[in-house]
Amino acid sequence: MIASAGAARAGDPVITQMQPWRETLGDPVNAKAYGTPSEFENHVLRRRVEWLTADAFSSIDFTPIDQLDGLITPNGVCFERHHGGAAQIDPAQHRLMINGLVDRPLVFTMEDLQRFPRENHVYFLECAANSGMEWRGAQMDSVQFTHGMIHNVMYTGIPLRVLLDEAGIKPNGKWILAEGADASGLTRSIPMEKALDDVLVAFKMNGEALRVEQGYPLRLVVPGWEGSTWIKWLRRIEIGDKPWHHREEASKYTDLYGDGISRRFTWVMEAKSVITSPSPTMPIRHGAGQMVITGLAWSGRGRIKQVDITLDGGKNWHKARLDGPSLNKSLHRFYFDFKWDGKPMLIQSRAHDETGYVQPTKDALRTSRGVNSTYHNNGIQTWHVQADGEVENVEIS
Ligand SMILES: Nc1nc2c(c(=O)[nH]1)N[C@H]1C(S)=C(S)[C@@H](COP(=O)(O)O)O[C@H]1N2
Ligand SMILES: [Mo]
Repeated sequence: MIASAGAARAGDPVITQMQPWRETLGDPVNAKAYGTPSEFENHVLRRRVEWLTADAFSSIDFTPIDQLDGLITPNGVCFERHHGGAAQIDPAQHRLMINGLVDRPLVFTMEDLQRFPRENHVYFLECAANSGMEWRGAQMDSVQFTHGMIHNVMYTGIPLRVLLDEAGIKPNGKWILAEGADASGLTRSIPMEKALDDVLVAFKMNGEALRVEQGYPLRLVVPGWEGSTWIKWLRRIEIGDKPWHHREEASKYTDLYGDGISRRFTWVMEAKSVITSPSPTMPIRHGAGQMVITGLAWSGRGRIKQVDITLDGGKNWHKARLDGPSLNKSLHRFYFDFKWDGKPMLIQSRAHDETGYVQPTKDALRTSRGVNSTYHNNGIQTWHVQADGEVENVEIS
């Protein structure tokens, strides 16, 4: 027997009495031609931190990872990061141009792109600023805000390599510049090695067209690399012999070492994990006894091999159970099933990826990079679970 949970329910009126939804017909089919979640789930929402940005156009919101399970992020709650608002583009008026150091400059319509061989892959996208507010110490009061600049989606798209082949890259073509059609005209340079490896030009997410917020009708998918390289509303790819100087965010997206020397071009998102429940918005309501700890782990370098859980702030570690497909550069779901003694806990998770890399402590990160960094915080998160089941964001050393 797993739990005493369930045993004490005999005589519960909800099971002994007739409920209204049993007495009348439900909604007919097609009552909603495009479905939405139950009204009882209307707290599962993207949320914004008002003070974080000056306006809502160059801003960010957060995925409600506290409320989700499994490893796919539903399209409607994928966090958004725009520098000039979400462009509303008529796909008939959208083009993708490939120019620069190529044999044949090309311009594709959306229809042209449908004729190329396409692939499906599940990848996480994490903004380099995820957990940035936690760099100097525990700050935000939900895992949605500490770790919610992430989503995990199955993309349908064309390998960029196929389109670059079509254009013919000249021998000195070593970099690509990807450009968005939105008001920010965001551009990013990506080395040719990555462009030819696993980058996709995607038009579907989780089976349906990209959402407007995610770059409809076309976005770049750059597996394992920071979100800023995943250009949305993709309109142009230029081939060059060196990286471009970016007018925006160039310094912001560069991490600082303690000595002030910048770590340039740190695009890979290193292994990271977090417990999503219990967490500040997911307190333990059932008291001591059998329970589930769950969370997410991911690595921009491949698959997650192992996740460890501690209940005592790192003195003892236990292996979590990874469940669901273990996919390259995708979120992984973990569980830890145990009997809680009802005493306070300091819970943490620690990810190991297939390269052997182990998620560091926040102290270790600060020792190597100093206290002025904000980006690429993949340090271990601590939640303090109190005896009454309430959970707070803390840091221990
Ligand atoms: N054209 C364009 N592409 C963009 C951005 C943008 O503002 N404009 N923001 C980038 C940043 S910084 C991130 S983190 C991701 C966010 O992708 P999402 O909105 O699908 O979560 O998109 C990237 N691509
Ligand atoms: Mo980002």
